[in-house]
Amino acid sequence: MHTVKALLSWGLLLGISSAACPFAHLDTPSSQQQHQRRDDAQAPPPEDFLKKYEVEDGSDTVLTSDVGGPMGDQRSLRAGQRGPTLLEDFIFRQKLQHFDHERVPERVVHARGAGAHGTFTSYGDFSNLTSASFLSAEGKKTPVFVRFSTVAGSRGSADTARDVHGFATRFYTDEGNLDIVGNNIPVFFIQDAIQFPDLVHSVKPSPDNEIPQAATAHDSAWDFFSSQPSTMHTLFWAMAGFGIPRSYRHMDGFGVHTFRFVTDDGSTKLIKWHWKTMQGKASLVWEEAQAMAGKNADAHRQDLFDAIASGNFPSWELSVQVVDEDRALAFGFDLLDPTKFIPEEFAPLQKLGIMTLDTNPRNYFAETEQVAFQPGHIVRGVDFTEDPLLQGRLYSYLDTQLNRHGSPNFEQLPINMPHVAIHNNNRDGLGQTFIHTNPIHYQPNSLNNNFPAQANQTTNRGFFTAPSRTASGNLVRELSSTFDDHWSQPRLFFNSLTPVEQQFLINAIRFEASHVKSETVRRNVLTQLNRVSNDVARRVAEALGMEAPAPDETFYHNNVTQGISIFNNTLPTIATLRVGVLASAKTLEQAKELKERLEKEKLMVTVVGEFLAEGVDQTYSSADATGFDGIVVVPGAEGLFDKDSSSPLFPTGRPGQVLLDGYRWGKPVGGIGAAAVALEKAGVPETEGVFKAEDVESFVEGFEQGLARFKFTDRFPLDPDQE
Ligand code: HDE
Repeated sequence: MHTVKALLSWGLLLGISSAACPFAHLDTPSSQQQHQRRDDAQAPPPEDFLKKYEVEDGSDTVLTSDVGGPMGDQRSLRAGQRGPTLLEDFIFRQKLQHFDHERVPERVVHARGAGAHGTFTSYGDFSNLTSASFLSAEGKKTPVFVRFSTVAGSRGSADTARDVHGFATRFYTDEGNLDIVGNNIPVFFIQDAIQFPDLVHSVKPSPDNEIPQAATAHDSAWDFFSSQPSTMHTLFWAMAGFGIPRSYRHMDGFGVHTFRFVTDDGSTKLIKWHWKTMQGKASLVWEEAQAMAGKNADAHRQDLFDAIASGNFPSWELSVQVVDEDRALAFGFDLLDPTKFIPEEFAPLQKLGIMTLDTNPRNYFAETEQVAFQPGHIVRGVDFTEDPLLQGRLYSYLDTQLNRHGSPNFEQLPINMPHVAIHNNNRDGLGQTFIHTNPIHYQPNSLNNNFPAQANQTTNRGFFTAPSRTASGNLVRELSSTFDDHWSQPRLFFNSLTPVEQQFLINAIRFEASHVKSETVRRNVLTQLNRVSNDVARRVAEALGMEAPAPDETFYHNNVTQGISIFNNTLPTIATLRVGVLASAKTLEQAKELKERLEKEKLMVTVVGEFLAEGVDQTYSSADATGFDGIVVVPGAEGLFDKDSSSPLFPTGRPGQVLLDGYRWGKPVGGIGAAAVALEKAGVPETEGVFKAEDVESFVEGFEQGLARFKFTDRFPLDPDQE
């Protein structure tokens, strides 16, 4: 909280008036203010809220110490030019000390992430479902901050590691903050929060050598997965395309647990939160994701940042599945069990509104690193359920924030501050930034007429726990038998994938399980897979050189559900997809023409050339197919694709390799006019998704459709008995 002092002193030093002082907004309740009703509190317009915290070191500023004195800090104070540094050098001490304390502990999970600001707009008045004020009127706008993440890797790990992805949203509503701290997969590995440390220990790098980073392809992870079969369902999603999304913008989000909606009169419904990406779901293929991790570890972070910076704002539609309270067990599983999702056939999605992310953080640490989400941040109209995983999370996130930020005053950090006034009797503590002026900091009181006033269901629109909730029972350390089936839903998921997606999933398990050294663990893996599907177990066993177990049919069924497939869809928009235009030094005019044409479709175009020059964005020595969703060769550049063509400027055969890798990873590729021959030279066969045309206009027509198809999955071989 040194910053606070520093900012205050900066304001004074620079003669900033109290109105413009960064902390002039701070609510320092006088007893008069304390009387203010919550209803009167006005949320400042979203775009202004963080502005007052910004510190710009403009051209008319002078370097100061943390306590405001002008100074210079490039030389330490020494006894003689060649003598020792003096302890009295407060300038040196302060600078080094601040530097030494720059880090807070990274998140124990979800350490790697990227965030953005935006706005949620309600589609209507949903007071029949919930009294949440942000859903009370059509067009009502609420500022949001979203942080996407991977789970297992450290803060510096690669974005395209195969993993579950976090999708955490903070709504700064006019009745306080609501967080939906969700994932891009609708189910979770375990059913009881007390097992979370075990799950995470097994997945994280080994404690002796801290290997491997951001990966589950190792013994301890699969030992846990195969010993704890509740993990099977989430594992199946993570091993399919959901583990390696094209970008954060191309994935859906889910609240996972069942929550409750509560109306003003106290009646409740069970709900599941869903975010549907308006960019369309899209995923990478595994080999591409691995190459991407080396070529650009920041791929997802950069994609989000670039899209927003270029004005192509991503958006997601918020929906809920709504279920009557008495139907919690009606679908053959328990709605309190977070390893189950509700197939959309049982409960359709009801659309509530749309969120658009339009502003990048100004400072990664202050915003993305310090944002402290909690599933326990809920508002009037939303309530918890007895899901034992959710119940445990309600403790863990608060505890985590205390560890990361050192004090319960973390809610006063700008990114965590609600956009409404705060009035309560919580006081003091490390880093307190409010100057509370009301000495009557307790209740009940008569000295301040019992203010701040209490709020509840009927008075002052207070938060209230759903009145119908009851709890009683013997004290037990066990889960309900309605949580016992771990295999039917992973099978439903597997049945609902296309054959090539099933193949990807099997290839992923083959990759991971063949890293497992223990034969016992590999056998346990086959046993669990076999309870889901003998087909899966047999095909994985083949790659492990092990005998497949005989079918274990207890949980086998042929049901399918909708909306699971990723690769069987056409993207609703190709805006912001990346196209590589492969050119040579002599064809930059053609490249420019094509780039301009593609940019009309809001595509992000990179011209690749032999060396940097006007009109060249990247060279063949740095370019790679991972950087593009589709690749085109311009006429005249075909000479670069001869097998024996070499250049001191890039590795031999690199242009052809870029084209061929693009093809191998399922991307649309093509050549215009004479450049069609480049495809042949690179070894790209004539097949669907390989585009050739005489002129730019007719090329673009077909190529655009190819981009919307995104991946041409028939290029990936199926196991022989699956064809
Ligand atoms: Fe988390 N989780 N989690 N988790 N989680 C954290 O909180 C935890 C779970 C999720 O971008 C931590 O602030 C427990 C499910 C996201 O800042 C920690 C359990 C889901 C994020 C924590 C779970 C999530 C976290 C680490 C089992 C999807 C990143 C840092 C009971 C519904 C939020 C932090 C961000 C982060 C605990 C399970 C999503 C340690 C104990 C299920 C998106 O508190």
